[in-house]
Amino acid sequence: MTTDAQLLAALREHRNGYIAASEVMRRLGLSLAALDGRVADLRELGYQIEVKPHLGCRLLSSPDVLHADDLMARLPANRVVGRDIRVFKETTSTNDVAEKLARDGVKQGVVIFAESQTKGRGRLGRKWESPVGKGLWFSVLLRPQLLPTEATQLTVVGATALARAVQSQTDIAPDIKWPNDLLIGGRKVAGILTEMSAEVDRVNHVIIGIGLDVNQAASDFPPDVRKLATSLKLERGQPVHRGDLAAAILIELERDYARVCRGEFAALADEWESRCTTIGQHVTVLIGERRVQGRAESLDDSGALLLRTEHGRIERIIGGDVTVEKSRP
Ligand code: BT5
Repeated sequence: MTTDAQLLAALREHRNGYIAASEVMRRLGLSLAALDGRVADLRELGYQIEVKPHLGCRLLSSPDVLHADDLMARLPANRVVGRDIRVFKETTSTNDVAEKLARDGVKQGVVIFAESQTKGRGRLGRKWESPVGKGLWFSVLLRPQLLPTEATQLTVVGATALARAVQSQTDIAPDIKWPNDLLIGGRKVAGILTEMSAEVDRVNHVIIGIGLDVNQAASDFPPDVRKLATSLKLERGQPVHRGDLAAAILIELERDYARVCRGEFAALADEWESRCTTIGQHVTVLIGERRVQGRAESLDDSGALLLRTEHGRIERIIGGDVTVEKSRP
């Protein structure tokens, strides 16, 4: 951990009170002048840190910018997800940056955030709007011991962890729409783009790309997206601190990824199903040119959607665009 990360971690441990400057200096191995320097640098970045002669230091507030050290300081020590975090002011697509790192042999767990993306993308090359500083646009590189056919489990990891973190930070429980959307009141608040490199019987790596609309006003969305999208701020009526939210999401991702790695996908799928509005509905799934209709029954062991068609057959669906048919019983 860097010195800034250690300092922020120490200040956060004493969130409701002061930590003595002497204790910080001892823990971090800093002189008083060096501590003053670190505090000044963090203040430059927008952290409000109070220093009182006889009481010590206290963190009053953190800026709404993403700061890699600060995020890492909030995560547990032996984590996989967020073992390394990199924040870019601007990238093309965080999935592309993660893909490059994957090809360079970087270990799993690295997380790439960008304050904005110039080529943020959804599935099938669709555009993902990623305005500066308004949302969380990030990608997680994983190297799971899964078969390529089981990689859909990681989209389930992403959606469940994201829904749980949003709920804990905002008290809003988003609905999951299979396979990769989070909705609030029927409007899309997040999307997940899972990309994989694999051989026939082995996954090389998976990149989970997450886009979460946090602090946009309606006017921040282009008109075509505004009709179907929302942000946490719009739903809650007040802004949400992106750093707090990002840390909460990474902690939940760690938890659900560990469940999958331990072979406990069934328990995760149960939670996913309880949050998913697609299950039990009559739906139409568009897979390229192909259209399949039926009742969404459940997830199978690999994370695919099981659809019972009108002829009573079960179809296993691993991707596509789902529309819920409102008029069906
Ligand atoms: C998705 O695709 O929902 C996956 C989005 C993944 C974005 C993340 S951001 C970090 C990482 N880096 C990337 O480049 N991508 C990932 P899909 O289901 O195909 O939905 C795309 C559709 O959502 C678009 O065609 C628009 O209609 C709509 N859309 C675009 N931007 C949006 C936004 N900010 N919020 C809500 N909806 C949006």
